[in-house]
Amino acid sequence: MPNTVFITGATAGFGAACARQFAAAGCWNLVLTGRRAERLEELKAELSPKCAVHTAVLDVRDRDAVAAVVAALPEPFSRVHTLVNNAGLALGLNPAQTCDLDDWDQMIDTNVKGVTYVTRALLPAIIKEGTGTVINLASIAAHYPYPGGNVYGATKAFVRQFSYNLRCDLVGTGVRVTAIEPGLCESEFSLVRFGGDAERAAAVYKGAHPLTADDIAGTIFWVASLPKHVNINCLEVMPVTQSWSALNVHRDAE
Ligand code: NDP
Ligand code: 8X3
Repeated sequence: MPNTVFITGATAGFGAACARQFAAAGCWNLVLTGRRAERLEELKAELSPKCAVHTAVLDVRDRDAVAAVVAALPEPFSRVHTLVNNAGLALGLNPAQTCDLDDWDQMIDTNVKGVTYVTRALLPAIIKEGTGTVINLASIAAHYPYPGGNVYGATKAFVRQFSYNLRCDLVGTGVRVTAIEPGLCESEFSLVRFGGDAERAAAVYKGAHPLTADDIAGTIFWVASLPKHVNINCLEVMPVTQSWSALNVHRDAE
């Protein structure tokens, strides 16, 4: 019998690529969630010939909606084996002293609280299945600070530490937990970060040979498909073109 994977933020980027990757394997049922209903329906129409697909419009910031979507999962989708906590976003790149507090709230509500709501709602089912994986999308921004990364990087550091702490609580249940930490990867991420400014978003990736959403989906699928005694705690992935830079030193003007 196929296992069920529950993916948040399946309407774009890594989430949609993940849905395609799991569907192509032919041995998974998909639960696809996100806020954009039309995109969910398009993906369902595309993937249904390959596997069973259940969609649910879901804003992960809405705690009651998360609980309701999970409670309403029909058989066999209610037997969630693997969770991909992918929904998330960065908003803006301003220094902290000029940031919009609404942007900070939205990042915290989505990247931090949303991940906790979905995880908590699904853990009983995942534990019941006994051999599944909780895969959380953190980021290299969880480790390496950069100007304007302020709250976004901090939310991803939360995701990494939450993943490690989950492992402690889940030991003995057979459930695995992995934090995936991608670097520069082309998706709708920068379009969202820059409020729909396509030119500014394209400049982030221009000439950089960034990772693709398929690269990350392949990594997620690999983690979910490992032998059941193997747990990848954390996996940091960058494009070859990306590396670290020297520490910044501010100097007085001459
Ligand atoms: P995209 O913007 O392409 O996709 C983000 C997805 O998250 C969309 O499907 C969006 O769907 C969903 N989403 C956003 N807010 C909510 C919400 N409140 N409720 C439910 N779904 C939501 O970005 P990526 O695919 O690149 O990013 C996926 C994850 O990977 C994010 O957590 C991001 O922080 C992380 N990441 C991305 C990197 C990159 O360089 N691209 C690098 C490192 C980590 P909808 O709008 O329909 O709700
Ligand atoms: C996304 C990667 O470096 O733009 O998490 O923050 S970065």
